[in-house]
Amino acid sequence: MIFDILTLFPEMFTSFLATSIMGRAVRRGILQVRCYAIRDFAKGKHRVTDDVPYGGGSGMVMKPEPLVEGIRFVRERGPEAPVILLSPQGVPFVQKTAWELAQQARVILVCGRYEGVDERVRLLAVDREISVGDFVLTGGELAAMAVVDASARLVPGVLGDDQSPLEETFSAGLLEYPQYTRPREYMQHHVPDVLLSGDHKRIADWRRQQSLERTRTRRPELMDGTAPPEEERKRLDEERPRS
Ligand code: 4GX
Repeated sequence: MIFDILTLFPEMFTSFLATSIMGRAVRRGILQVRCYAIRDFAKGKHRVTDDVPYGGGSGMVMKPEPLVEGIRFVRERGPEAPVILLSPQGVPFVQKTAWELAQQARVILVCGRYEGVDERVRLLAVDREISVGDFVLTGGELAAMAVVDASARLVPGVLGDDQSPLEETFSAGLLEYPQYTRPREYMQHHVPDVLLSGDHKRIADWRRQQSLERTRTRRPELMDGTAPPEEERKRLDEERPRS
């Protein structure tokens, strides 16, 4: 999978792409990420990429020419790819979005800075706009890294052979259960006995219960107004007394 990234700060991606799982995927050639400096597409001695907003107001806006020109240049250098702008105005990026992007041969990510980009960039050169969360970053780069990370780990071969991203799909819609490793006792806190029991059915039931309880207390909106998850629905159905 290829990610092409347009940014004013390509250097921000260096350690991210060289480290841990992403680093290994890049070295193996499963993941290819190419960063392009938006400034290289700006004209004039000073290669200016921003300007004051029409109508007044504080802050600066990214000029359309370097972005539209940069996107055109990158699009021509590879297979057909969706052009995605990162911004708080975008459609929320969720796990389903990551699965969808992981199916693509190539994705082009555009990182804005300042107060945003000239509206004509969206009109002329952007296919989709996505947000990684309801908060304001100083630029699209951290958002782009989140998108690359969450999508690339779903590409076959990126995670180790012993780790499957399908396991988290199994419990989709629920928060993870608590995890423990050695030592068995730490600062007077013990690992729950059930996890040492070797009874796989009891362990699975305990984890399910913990996931449900954690979701209910921390993220009730994940359960609100929606049907219970498939597995739970079956269990409830079996327990229902029939006349
Ligand atoms: N999820 N930001 C982008 C500048 C900007 C604004 C509008 C293009 C259009 C963000 C987020 C985010 C801050 C990145 C504003 N660029 N991006 N930047 N949340 O907060 O994606």
